[in-house]
Amino acid sequence: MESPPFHFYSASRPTVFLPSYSSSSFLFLHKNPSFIKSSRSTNVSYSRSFSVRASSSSSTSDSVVTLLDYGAGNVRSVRNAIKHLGFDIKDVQTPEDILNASRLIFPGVGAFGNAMDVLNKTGMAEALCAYIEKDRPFLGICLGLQLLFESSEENGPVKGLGLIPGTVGRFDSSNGFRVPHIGWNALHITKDSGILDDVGKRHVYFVHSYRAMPSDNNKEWVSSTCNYGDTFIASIRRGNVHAVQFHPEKSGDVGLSILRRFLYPKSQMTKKPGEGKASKLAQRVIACLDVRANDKGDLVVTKGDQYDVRENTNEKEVRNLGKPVELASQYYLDGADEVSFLNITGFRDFPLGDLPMLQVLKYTSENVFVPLTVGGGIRDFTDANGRHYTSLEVASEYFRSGADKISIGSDAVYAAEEYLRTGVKTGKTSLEQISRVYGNQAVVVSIDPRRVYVKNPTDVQFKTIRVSNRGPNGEEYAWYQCTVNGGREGRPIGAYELAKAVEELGAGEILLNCIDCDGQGKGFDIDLVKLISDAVSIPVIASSGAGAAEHFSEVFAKTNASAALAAGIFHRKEVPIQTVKEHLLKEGIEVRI
Ligand code: 1PR
Repeated sequence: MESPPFHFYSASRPTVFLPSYSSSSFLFLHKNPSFIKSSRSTNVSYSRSFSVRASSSSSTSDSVVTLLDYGAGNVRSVRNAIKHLGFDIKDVQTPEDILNASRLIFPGVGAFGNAMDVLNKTGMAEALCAYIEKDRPFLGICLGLQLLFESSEENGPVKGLGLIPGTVGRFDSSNGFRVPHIGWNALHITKDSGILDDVGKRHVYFVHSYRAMPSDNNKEWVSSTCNYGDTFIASIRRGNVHAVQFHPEKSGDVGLSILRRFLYPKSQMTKKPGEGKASKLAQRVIACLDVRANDKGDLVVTKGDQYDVRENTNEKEVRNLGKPVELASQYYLDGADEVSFLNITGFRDFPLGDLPMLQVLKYTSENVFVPLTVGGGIRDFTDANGRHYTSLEVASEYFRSGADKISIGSDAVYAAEEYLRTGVKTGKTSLEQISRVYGNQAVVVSIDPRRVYVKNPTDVQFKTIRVSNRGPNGEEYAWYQCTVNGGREGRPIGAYELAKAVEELGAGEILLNCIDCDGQGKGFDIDLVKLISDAVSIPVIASSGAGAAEHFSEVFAKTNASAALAAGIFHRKEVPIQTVKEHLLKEGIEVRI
């Protein structure tokens, strides 16, 4: 998992945010200073003289899972999944808590070097090695797998725990594969791994830029691999020690079954399916919920026609298509690969004042085990009392409430304009700050472009394309003008220029809407999606205009989009998500089943 320095926070102090690691911030997390041992460089060879001893009274309760959360990011989803499976959580406070655990889950988040720094400084590295070497029940997730290896190239080389031979390296994007690796892949299961017994050919969710490679030296550990440009290690197993590169807590019901098998190792569950085969990255189908308060003040899912969300009546009420938590849960059950919430009045309302939206996220994340994105209003803000909030604080609150990714609209446009004007990355924009702290895989930029026809490609300074359907006056060319504030204001920047700039500023993914197509049901703007998905090397989500299952296969066949998002057809129950997926499968397009 890619993300820069740690931050630490306390549930009781939701607005406190300490963006980079320091010993004082560590003290803030772990109130007992004696917990911190002498600092040890991550590049110093790791000594195996285990000085930490387990107490005689180990926590043996069958319903308790010990969780190693060193405060580096959002592990709310893991907590929700464990609770959903009927377990209580005991948080590790001291290295002894690790040694006394009856089962330990380590959902590594943040960057490798920072994680090792914390583990070394707190004595947890030693305790972890002792615990694992005693073959005690362990499940590492994502970075929690990578840290078991000898070293990582992430901001390194940095030494890891050294339990498994091998080095963790970055994916190579020069061969056309988009990095980060975000999305659903099937596994190639290489040995009996116990916890993967229900996986078979089903897909699991990955999000990472670094990976460990299988070799002769580590083959006794490897239980499955996956292919994304290279063949990398998707999971390891030795005895009671398991670790997975993917996120079971975000892998839908198959992910929950992996966690369940770890938590109830002796129980006989479903019949073992056939061997899983490595596959391509599945194309994602995303359900999007545009959310805002209606005129009565209730938070509702709405849907616009070219961004106009009001009914065509005298009263002009906000169109109400349902309740956000209910709809999101339904789409999860229907097979959505992700769910996005866009707080569409976030540009004018302050999202942290909009507590119902945070509640929506909290409730949704308790029952929806696929990635959740939330957008709207991510920017610096000063409230009526003069209290200033940074965009990072706003984003942090969204992450704490259950978001896996945040999506930035208007603020990313201003940041890109400034960057293109000055050529300087200030590091201060919301985009840069949030991706530095949470990793670029957690930052989506949502673009709201409008087609502008021109007679000649040289009529404007922006990238133009020859359009498939001519304009009203026979124009053969168009550029796509970015807008802000929910499409209300056009800006002097094209979608092409914006996409390239935000990739450089740290966006991990682009949500590409199109105002002309929004709510029209006539298909995605293939010209636009092709233009942008060919221009950047981060994943692009095609959005706006889906009206039939065929529109999804068309956009995947004709462009390099990694995902396709729809709203209206799902809300109005015109085309179920399952129908879209069955159609894609029939067309030979790999999807998560
Ligand atoms: O600018 O950072 O506050 O973010 C505001 C966010 O809210 C942006 O992501 C922006 O796209 C979104 N937004 C603002 N106003 C509207 C509106 O509709 N009036 N919705 C709006 C954008 C577009 C899609 C929609 C697809 C698919 N909605 O998300 O879901 O077009 O629809 P379809 O399948 O029915 O065609 P900031």
